[in-house]
Amino acid sequence: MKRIALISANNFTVPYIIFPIGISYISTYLNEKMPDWQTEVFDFNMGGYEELAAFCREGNFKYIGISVRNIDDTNYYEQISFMAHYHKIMQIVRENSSAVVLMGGSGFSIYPDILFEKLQPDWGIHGEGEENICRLITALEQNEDPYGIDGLVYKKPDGSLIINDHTQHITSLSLHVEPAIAHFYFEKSGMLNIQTKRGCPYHCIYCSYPIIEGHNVRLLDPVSVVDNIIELKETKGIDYLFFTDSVFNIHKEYNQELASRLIERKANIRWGAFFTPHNLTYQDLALFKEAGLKHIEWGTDSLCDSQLEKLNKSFRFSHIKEHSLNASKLGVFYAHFLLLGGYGETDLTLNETFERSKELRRTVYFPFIGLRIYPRTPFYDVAIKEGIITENNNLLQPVYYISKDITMETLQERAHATGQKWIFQGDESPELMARFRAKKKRGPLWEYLMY
Ligand code: B12
Ligand code: SF4
Repeated sequence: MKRIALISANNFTVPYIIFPIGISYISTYLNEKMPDWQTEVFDFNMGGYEELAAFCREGNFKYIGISVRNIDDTNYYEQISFMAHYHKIMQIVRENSSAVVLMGGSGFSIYPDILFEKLQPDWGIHGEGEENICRLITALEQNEDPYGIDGLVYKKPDGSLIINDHTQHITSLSLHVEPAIAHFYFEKSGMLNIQTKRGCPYHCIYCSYPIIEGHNVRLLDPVSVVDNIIELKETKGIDYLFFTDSVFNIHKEYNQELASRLIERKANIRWGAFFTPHNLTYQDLALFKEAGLKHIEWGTDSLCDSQLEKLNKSFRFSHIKEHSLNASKLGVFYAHFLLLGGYGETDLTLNETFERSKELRRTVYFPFIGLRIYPRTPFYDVAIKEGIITENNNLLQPVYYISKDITMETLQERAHATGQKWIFQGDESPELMARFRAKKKRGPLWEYLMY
């Protein structure tokens, strides 16, 4: 049988290890659509460089697909880059196999041109990969011209790099997870992930998510999503899920249908997701709660209206408060993810955020410091105009925009003085998390950190 390998290169463990869902969707799809090929997955959460070398040597693969998720830790305090790890993986793959190397993943999709140049795969695919990897392999096998394939990244014989747009998207997907893998991730991270939709319609100035997935919202068939959830529960005992949608509440009718189906089918699972404090009613939340919603990660950014406006957010503090209090009333746990010290921030706007943090009831604040500048975002143009970066900075090494009008030295102190629970990057305690996991605690765990 002809063989394809898929390598999940991610081995970062903060805030917890993540099940490589992108690779899983692709391998499920390949198994369904190309049954005469055998797909093997190598996961860096389960093996290191030596095992990878043996896997490549012994696998006799015709194609090896590498998934590049994180470029760096997006932590202003640490600034760890994973590029050296990806170079090492490429070197091992090339030295131990003559397979055609394909590359994709969310990190790759932010930097398709730069990563293609640096890591030199034979072909890349930015954005969603299931259908296009099948089309690419089929074209290469049949000696057909692959150059029109959606999302394809390749070099022309003259050395110029081409990045094709996406014109078509997938709407129905299954996800099959081997029982041992499901068990491994569920034990370690207390959740498994699944997707219900792709794309984000909003235009927050700094955000790379629409670059990766596009602005068009695509809904994955709710019947298959619920079938998958029930299969994960019944055959693998997975009863806590995280919906990895860029934003969960971007389609009212779809979410109502999904929730109603989970209730009707008595799925009896717990779940969490990223929510925007906008486009949500108390009735929606109550329905989600009935369908198992246990925790919300609000993409809040700031509690100060002028800051929200500068970041081009579609909500204001009054909405944040209203929806937080609704969630609180319903007994749904929530955390607020903030961006402090970025574009337009001053000590006054920061102090407003700190002061208002007292109004959102029992919650945890997870602040990110500064704005990580990503190519092809509206904020990139601002950063160029303000001379923060030059056009020849490829931004692979993270650059953070830190406002000159804030007193960084006292930022954490001022946050803690509010008496609220603030967890800055680096404050997470892996030991404490491991102890909770050993006690079979599921979910994101921060609910246990709330005072
Ligand atoms: C959900 C999410 C999280 C959740 C994960 C929860 C969970 N249980 O899964 C949480 C909040 C925990 C999280 C944490 C982090 N995250 Co995050 N996260 C995301 C998010 C929104 C979705 C990822 C996802 O699951 N997508 C769904 C799957 C199906 O899509 P996919 O993996 O992209 O795969 C598709 C394609 O990429 C492609 N593909 C994938 N692999 C391959 C391989 C080949 C060969 C091909 C052809 C195609 C291909 O096909 C797949 C199917 O269509 C992305 C942003 C985004 N919209 O992509 C950021 C993102 C991946 N995260 C990012 C980062 C940085 C982090 C953290 C380091 C942040 C931090 N400091 O805490 C941590 C690291 C966690 C870890 N241990 O790795 C960055 C990575 C870029 C960068 N700067 O490095 C992203 C891109 C966001 C951003 N800032 O732009 N994250
Ligand atoms: S910050 Fe959230 S809502 Fe805004 S564009 Fe990014 S994913 Fe969409």
